[in-house]
Amino acid sequence: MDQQKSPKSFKRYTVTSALPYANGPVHIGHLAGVYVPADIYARYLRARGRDVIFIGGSDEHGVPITIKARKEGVTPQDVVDKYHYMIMESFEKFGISFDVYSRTSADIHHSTASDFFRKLYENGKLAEKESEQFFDEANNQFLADRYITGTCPHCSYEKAYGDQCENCGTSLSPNDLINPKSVLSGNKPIMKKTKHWYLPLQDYEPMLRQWILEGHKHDWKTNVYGQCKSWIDQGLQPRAVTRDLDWGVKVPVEGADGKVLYVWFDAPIGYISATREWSQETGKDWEPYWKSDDSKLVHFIGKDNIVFHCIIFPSMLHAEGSYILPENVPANEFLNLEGDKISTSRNWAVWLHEYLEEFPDMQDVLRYALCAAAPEAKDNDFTWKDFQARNNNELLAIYGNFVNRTLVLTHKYFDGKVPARSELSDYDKKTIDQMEKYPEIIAKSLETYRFREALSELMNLARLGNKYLTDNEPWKLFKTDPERVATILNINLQICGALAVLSEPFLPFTSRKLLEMLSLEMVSWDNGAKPEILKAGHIINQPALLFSKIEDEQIQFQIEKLQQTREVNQNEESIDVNPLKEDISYEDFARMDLRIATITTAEKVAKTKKLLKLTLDSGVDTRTVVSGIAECFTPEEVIGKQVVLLANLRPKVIKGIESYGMILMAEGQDKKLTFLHPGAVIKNGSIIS
Ligand code: B3M
Ligand code: ZN
Repeated sequence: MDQQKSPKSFKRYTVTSALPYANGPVHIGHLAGVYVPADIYARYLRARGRDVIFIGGSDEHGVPITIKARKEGVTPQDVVDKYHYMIMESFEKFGISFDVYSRTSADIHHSTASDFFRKLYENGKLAEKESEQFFDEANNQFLADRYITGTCPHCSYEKAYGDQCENCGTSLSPNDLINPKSVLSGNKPIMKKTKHWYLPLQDYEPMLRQWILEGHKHDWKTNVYGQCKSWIDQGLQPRAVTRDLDWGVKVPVEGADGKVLYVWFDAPIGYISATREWSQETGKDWEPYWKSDDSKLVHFIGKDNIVFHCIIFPSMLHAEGSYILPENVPANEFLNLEGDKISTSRNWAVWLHEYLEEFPDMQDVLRYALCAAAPEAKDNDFTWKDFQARNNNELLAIYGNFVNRTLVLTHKYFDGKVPARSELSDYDKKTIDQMEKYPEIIAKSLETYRFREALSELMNLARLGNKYLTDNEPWKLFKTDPERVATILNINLQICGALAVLSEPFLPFTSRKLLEMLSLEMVSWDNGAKPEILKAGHIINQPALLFSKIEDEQIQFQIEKLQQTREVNQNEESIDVNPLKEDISYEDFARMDLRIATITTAEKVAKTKKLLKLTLDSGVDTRTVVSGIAECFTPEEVIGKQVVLLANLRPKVIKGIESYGMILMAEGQDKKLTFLHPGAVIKNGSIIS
């Protein structure tokens, strides 16, 4: 593969975006990390007249989907049907301009993935191996991937999955887990023999080294290159590509009953299946997009998908033999939300379907805010305040304001007719010169996947216009020099035209509105900033507002909504932080003498922070108890309280004081202690059983 190829030497572009799992709605993290940049790229290529197919679809296999179905008492197909359409609708409404949006439960995908596997199998590219794997006897099922949880060997997180620890991000295999447990029954699984097929990744190491480590050292992003290098340097292992499950693409060889393809084997083939579906619909040939050397394949993904798109899928493609490899995989880091990791299970996200309801017709604002803060080189944070500022101080104050002033003045002075330019000042010439450079400037950033930079250049074009207009103050000149005003407004109108054209990849809805206001047909990218884009005499339409102000109340509403989520999560977390202790017998419990007592005196124990010395009336005696509650209560607060006393705890000397028993307390949020009270005042000495 020739990495020196200039853009022009590629005849066509195959742009893929990660297939989202159809087990939940999509959120701003998806949009910022994958779909907004991919869409900008695809739209930009089309604007340049390049032949491009932009591919998307839902990933409908994998264990999280079957687990969800089981929990909800529905079939996996029900789950994916629900979310596939919901996700597709969100993308459509945000203007993600897929040429095809397919799904991996489609027949064409099952046959494509199945054929792919069979070809590898028949050509001896897969190793067959028996091994012992975890099995849940109660459910009579092997426990693949997320059907098993346990403690992560790297970070000790107790809820790590069989394929990955979500706490430290390490990818795991089930055997790595400490104290493995079945998700189905909660039981400890047994080991049972089973047969699987493996892709011998180690065989592709030389190819991967040459192709990535030597060939793409300078054009791949450092985060992507770094991850690849570390995988390759650690030594690649055979990777199982089948699973004992009943949801997925059936393994198409003999003796594979009850086995399906591993979801990460079939999902990337989904890009190919989708292209074939597109081909059936359009009558165009799909093969050049995947098999011709002059096609540029680019995968847009998030950083957790790097190994699959840079190591495993390319090894599969290489093993198959007739496919090209990706030219680039511009993976993004993660987007956080208000300082915390976005999480579907904790509902810590801005869901696209909710945004669309709460901010109707403001898709471009979110596209803008997410692109401007895209996690390109490191994780980044989305905040509602920043979102508001991006809209009010940038889109509205610069872009919208400039366009509006220009159009209003054109109507006021020239009845909506584009006035002709006459003699140009140096400032005019310089401004036109600068304007004309923008298609190239923005293109340069886009060709190298620097979308934030590209967007900020687009805004610089709006700034150029805004400043030119403000500096020239045509409203002060009309009476004395209408010809000069004509020139100034002509130049401003050209900049508006350029904005309409060059905004299209980033702000497609705004671009369309602006073209409409200018009564202008879309032109190609390369002609997008020519100073004749609006000819003298051309009549423009009435201006309408491109952007509107986002009020503090709207932002406050969103912040409070998140605050509520935070509180719900904190309550849930504080309930389930401590795992249950081992079972005890009733006899064990009955050995405790628990009874109601009243605190009659209390004082701080000298030279300690935590201890109070209490006197208790236990109903049978008066006794001293030293209790570690001084950080939560003053002595005055506790005198007179009825409490639960563990009366037969062996006496103990604490700081020189003999203590007879213990008061039971509950530890709530933030380690705060609370007394356990009887529901009504009852006699001291009452037994608790
Ligand atoms: N569904 C994982 C993800 O959403 C996966 C991507 C598949 S791309 C072929 O992170
Ligand atoms: Zn971990």
